[in-house]
Amino acid sequence: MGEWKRTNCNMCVQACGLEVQTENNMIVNVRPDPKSPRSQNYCCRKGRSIKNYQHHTDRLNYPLKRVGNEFVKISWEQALKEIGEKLNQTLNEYGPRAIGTVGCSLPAAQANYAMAETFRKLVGTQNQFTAIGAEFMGPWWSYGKILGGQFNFADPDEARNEVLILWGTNTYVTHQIARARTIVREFSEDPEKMLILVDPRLSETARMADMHVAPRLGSDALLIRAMIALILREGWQHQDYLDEHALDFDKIKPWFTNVDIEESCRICQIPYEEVKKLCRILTTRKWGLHMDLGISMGRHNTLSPYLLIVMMSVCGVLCVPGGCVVQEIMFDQGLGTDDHDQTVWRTLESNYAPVKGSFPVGCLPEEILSDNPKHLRSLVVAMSNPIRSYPDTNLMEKALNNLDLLVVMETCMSETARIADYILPETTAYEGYDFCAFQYSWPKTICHLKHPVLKPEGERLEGGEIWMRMADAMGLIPKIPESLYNAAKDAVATGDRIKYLKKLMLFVVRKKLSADVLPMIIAKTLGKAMGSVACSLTWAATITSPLAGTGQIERASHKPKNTHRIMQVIPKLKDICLLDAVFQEIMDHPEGIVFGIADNENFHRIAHSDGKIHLFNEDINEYIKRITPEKEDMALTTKVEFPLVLSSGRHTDAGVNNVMRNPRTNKYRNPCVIAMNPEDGAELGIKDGQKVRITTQSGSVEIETEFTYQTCKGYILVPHHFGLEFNGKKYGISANTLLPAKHMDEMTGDPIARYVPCRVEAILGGSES
Ligand SMILES: Nc1nc2c(c(=O)[nH]1)N[C@H]1C(S)=C(S)[C@@H](COP(=O)(O)OP(=O)(O)OC[C@H]3O[C@@H](n4cnc5c(=O)[nH]c(N)nc54)[C@H](O)[C@@H]3O)O[C@H]1N2
Ligand SMILES: Nc1nc2c(c(=O)[nH]1)N[C@H]1C(S)=C(S)[C@@H](COP(=O)(O)OP(=O)(O)OC[C@H]3O[C@@H](n4cnc5c(=O)[nH]c(N)nc54)[C@H](O)[C@@H]3O)O[C@H]1N2
Ligand code: SF4
Ligand SMILES: [Mo]
Repeated sequence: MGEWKRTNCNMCVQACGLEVQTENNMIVNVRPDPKSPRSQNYCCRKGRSIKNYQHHTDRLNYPLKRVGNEFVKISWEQALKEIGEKLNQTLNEYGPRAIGTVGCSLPAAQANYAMAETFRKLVGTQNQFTAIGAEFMGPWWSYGKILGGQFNFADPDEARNEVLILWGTNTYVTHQIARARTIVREFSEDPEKMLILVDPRLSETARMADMHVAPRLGSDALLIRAMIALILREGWQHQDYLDEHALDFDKIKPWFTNVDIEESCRICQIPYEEVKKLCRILTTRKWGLHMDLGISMGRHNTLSPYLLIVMMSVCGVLCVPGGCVVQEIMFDQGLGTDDHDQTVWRTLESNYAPVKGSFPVGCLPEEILSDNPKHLRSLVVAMSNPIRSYPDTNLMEKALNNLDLLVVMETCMSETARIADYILPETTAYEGYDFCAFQYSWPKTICHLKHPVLKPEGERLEGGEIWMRMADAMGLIPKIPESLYNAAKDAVATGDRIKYLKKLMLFVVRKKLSADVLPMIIAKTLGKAMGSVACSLTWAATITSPLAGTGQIERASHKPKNTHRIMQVIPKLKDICLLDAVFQEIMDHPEGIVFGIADNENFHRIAHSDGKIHLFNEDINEYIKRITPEKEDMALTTKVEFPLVLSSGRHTDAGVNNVMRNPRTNKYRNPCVIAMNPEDGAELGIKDGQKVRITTQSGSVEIETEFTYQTCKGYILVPHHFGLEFNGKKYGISANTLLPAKHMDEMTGDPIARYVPCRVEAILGGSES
């Protein structure tokens, strides 16, 4: 039998440690890694099935160019030369706004993401569309306002929480907290702990909950407003906490006075006594809250998270161990995008600002199809399949077909790749290095550099390498002296990277280069010597870690190895020797390492210069006041044309977004069905398993039903992992055909995919199996 090697799963943000057994350059077995400091011998069904992601016949091996309706194999040299020329032509004729990137936000691919960002900076464009603009814009915008940084968002400190609240998430299935099933079971079974789920339907997670609060679909903003009003009316708020850590408590009080709490509960369809009981729990026990797509893709998907964060503050659990904590991040992510900064671009057609640098994905088609001469003309797509994963499939496809140039970096023949001008073959997570940035393990910060466990076949290249070569082909990387290449080689040969660093800094200072180009230079020199751009960027991220000087790295028992005189003279630089030693630990431990350990204090993660929680925000002030029982009741009352509500998308065991393309994982069943409450079926005269037509404002599809009490009356759900073509056969429908591009939140533009008005009609004579 083959050798077992350590890697980590790339199927979701948890990046669980895995051990894989390989034979003939194939993964044959997978098991959870007991040595992983993060996942501790945990993995789920998706992790165990990575071989279906890795090995299949639709993988790409060579650069391809569209010639007429065919793709022809070309060399990397030709591909890069032609792409470089075409991008430069767009740049020269129309300026940087005409160029953009899509995607590159898969969770365990931080170096790749950083290289895409560097590429955009060198081109001079801010046009970026990623999954960020499809899912959590609302919470991140809100954290930006309240805590001062869009990356400074809080999640449960579940190891110390008494109560775990899951709001609008099906965590037992989707694993949006680490070791999800173990943790959910622990809270469910331990008599000292409590699991609360807020979700209108009886999901898999709801069945595990001690308390399942099932508000009327789409009524969360009203419910949360009423809950805070009730807490204040009863005087249950944590006043000492508010006095010490929050600004403007008096200014937000009017948001919660004159709220008809009882009437709000009635409209939200939850008994007043139940809401009161929930509020009492929140104000007497230590709780952590994880909110997810039910909130951030639901109605009012910026306002609801904003109010939830206010509620965390009013109850005194935000930035508090045992409550909701802001994770430490090993590398510098910045503060996100300030929508009041005049230098930040807005979309041409709808005037939306980006969140965390990403524009709302529903705006992409109009940004391409716009008559404005500055419209988008050339796109590079990486790690994304926008004509399946972004709203309005048909419009998206039309828009992408209208581009002057579409370049797709992919591991396999995706739907978006099929309409590209050039397809560039990339290594998968198991053939190249990269590191994971999302490490929710507070107080520990964990770094996991994924080591390749397979050799890439054909001419696949690491993503970071492709971004670097594209920038180079455009002439965006300055000429690098031979001595720097040699210093990089020496660094790898001797393990002394500090000498290379000194040479690098000297070069940058002498040539007066902008810091923006540094990642490219590191990639081209140290990346080349290391055999991996991702490795070299992991090193760069490590030695510039914001955790330096906080004592966290020393607390994790790291010690410097090499010391250099200059580093000893300048205290700030001394940390670099320590961090360089940490990088060596990262390289030596493919199971991941504890990078740092925080002390028992979390308020320092508030990024506002005054160190306070800013409760009030002018941008949202009027909006909150509009959330009244009368107005919400009117808005929530379904209309004749579209009497039902559709969740366009459901993260199910049957797939992993569009990443798991191979249908082998579902070979014994048809998982692309709509979940429908049997009572709705009876009213519509539909039988279980019957084919129906679903229609929304953007489109219409035919699909089989599956009756289940897992969904409530009036709410149907369609998974979004389908409409994919594999080996020439199409599987299921694209949920995004049913999501109108501009069905988005008024504040940030995040899609409202969990609340799409629709109608369902039986297809006469159609009772298919
Ligand atoms: N197996 C699997 N796991 C995955 C993924 C996958 O594709 N497959 N994808 C991963 C990714 S990228 C993500 S972002 C996560 C998503 O993880 P989740 O957010 O947990 O996934 P969803 O299935 O969208 O769950 C949203 C829940 O919100 C509820 N909901 C809908 N409307 C409302 C509402 O108005 N109010 C409230 N309170 N709740 C509402 C829905 O009933 C549903 O149970 O999953 C990750 N994990
Ligand atoms: N209607 C609806 N739409 C949704 C959702 C929903 O619930 N409803 N969920 C949204 C959410 S939460 C998310 S996160 C997004 C995800 O949407 P995207 O960010 O577009 O990601 P995917 O659609 O999963 O596509 C990932 C692509 O990356 C490719 N890939 C895999 N590994 C690699 C690699 O190593 N390198 C490269 N270059 N490519 C690779 C895969 O083959 C696949 O084609 O979808 C969103 N879209
Ligand atoms: S929880 Fe996420 S990272 Fe862990 S094994 Fe499952 S899919 Fe992979
Ligand atoms: Mo997501």
